[in-house]
Amino acid sequence: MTARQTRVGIIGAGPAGLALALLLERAGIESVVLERHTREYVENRIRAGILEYEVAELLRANGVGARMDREGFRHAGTNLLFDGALHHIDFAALTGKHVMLYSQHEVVRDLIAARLAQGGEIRFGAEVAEIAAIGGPRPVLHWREAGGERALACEIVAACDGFHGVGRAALAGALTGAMDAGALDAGGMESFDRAYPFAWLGILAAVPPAKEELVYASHAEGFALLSMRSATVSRLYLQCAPDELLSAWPDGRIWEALARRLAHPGFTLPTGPILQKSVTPMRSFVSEPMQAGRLFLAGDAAHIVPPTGAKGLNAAVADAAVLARALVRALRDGDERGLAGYSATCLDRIWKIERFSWWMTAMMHRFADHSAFDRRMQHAELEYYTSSLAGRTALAENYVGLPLYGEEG
Ligand code: RFL
Ligand code: PHB
Repeated sequence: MTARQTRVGIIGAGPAGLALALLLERAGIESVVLERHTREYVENRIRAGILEYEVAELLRANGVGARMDREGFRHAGTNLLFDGALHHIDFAALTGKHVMLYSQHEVVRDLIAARLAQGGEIRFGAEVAEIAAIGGPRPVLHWREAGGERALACEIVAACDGFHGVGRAALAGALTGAMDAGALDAGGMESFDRAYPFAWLGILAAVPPAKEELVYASHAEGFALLSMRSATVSRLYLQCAPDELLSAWPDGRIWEALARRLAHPGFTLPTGPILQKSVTPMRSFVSEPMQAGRLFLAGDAAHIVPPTGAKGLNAAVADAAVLARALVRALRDGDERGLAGYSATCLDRIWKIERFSWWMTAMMHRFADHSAFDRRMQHAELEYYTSSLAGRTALAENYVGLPLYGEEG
């Protein structure tokens, strides 16, 4: 089989892969995106909703912010609710920044449209089965499409293929291979994992948002989150058991639980038709390093956060931004230093994001094994982070997003 050639082979048309393809395109570097699902599937996958300040700015600066600015919502703050009282965190006053509420699938649609308008290539229904020759100068992607087997020879492979992709295992294999071959500086892959004893039951409902900004609620029955998608569609979540059966949650039970957990003076939760229900497990995961030879991981392929801090999509785009900058320096200017430091640069930021997401999750949820002391600690944290200026600033600074390129700026 003769392999096609490209400069950067990108696996996955999620936020990481599409953002990387866009940034490379803008710098005149050719790439091919291989995505196993159909375009319709990836454009309708309901996931995240919050874009960090710098992520939104990056989209604007690269010509994909117009619809976000027209149809998305600018949120200059958020709310924490506990003991039946609402506490506002004013991002604008505390940090001078805001976040954008704009659905992940809309970002994905905009990125796909921008790429295709520039004549860039995305192959849908193209499933990568193997990444070969990672340690050499030209790694090869073997993929299946329409029943046929194909190959793509690349200078670089970016595995932006999510948590269940092929990239992470290929990278682990390449590191082991290098160790077996006695490479002096080779080490293995290390994974860090934490599962939480609960999940989120999420609904999409044909109901106008009950508030202008999000409400993160800590309640004796468990966490709840009020979010939104548009002027007519709300997105709400409830803490539930990890093995929760949706059949145990008829619409009436969901609305009653949400109303109890989100109750505060002067607030009524409007109810209406539920369009979609799902259960999302909660997990923290990081695998190190994020590169081996000519293979680089970005986004969920290398790390997962629980959704409480609204960070997964943002972390994926941040990796893509760091990788694009390093690739432009390497492939256009011949300077490989950024590529050599890619994993370290990303992981420094990722661990801070992991910490924030873990901390928000620990502060806001009910843990069945908590002692009375643990519950008092949780309460003291909520009090501190909503009443102290330093506490509110720390929360706001992390929520609007840490610098995209790390300390390097
Ligand atoms: P993705 O989006 O999973 O994309 C990976 C793509 O790779 C494809 N793929 C392959 N293609 C070809 N060959 C193969 N062998 C392949 N294997 C996989 C897949 O089909 C897919 O299209 O990963 P990426 O780009 O790293 O993006 C990560 C984000 O999608 C994820 O972190 C966020 O959605 C997480 N998340 C949230 N993040 C936020 O920043 N803010 C939020 O408010 C937020 N809320 C959420 C969330 C995730 C949720 N779920 C369902 C997991 C809320 C929920 C409910
Ligand atoms: C969402 O709107 O889906 C959303 C918002 C904030 C989160 C998680 C999910 O922390």
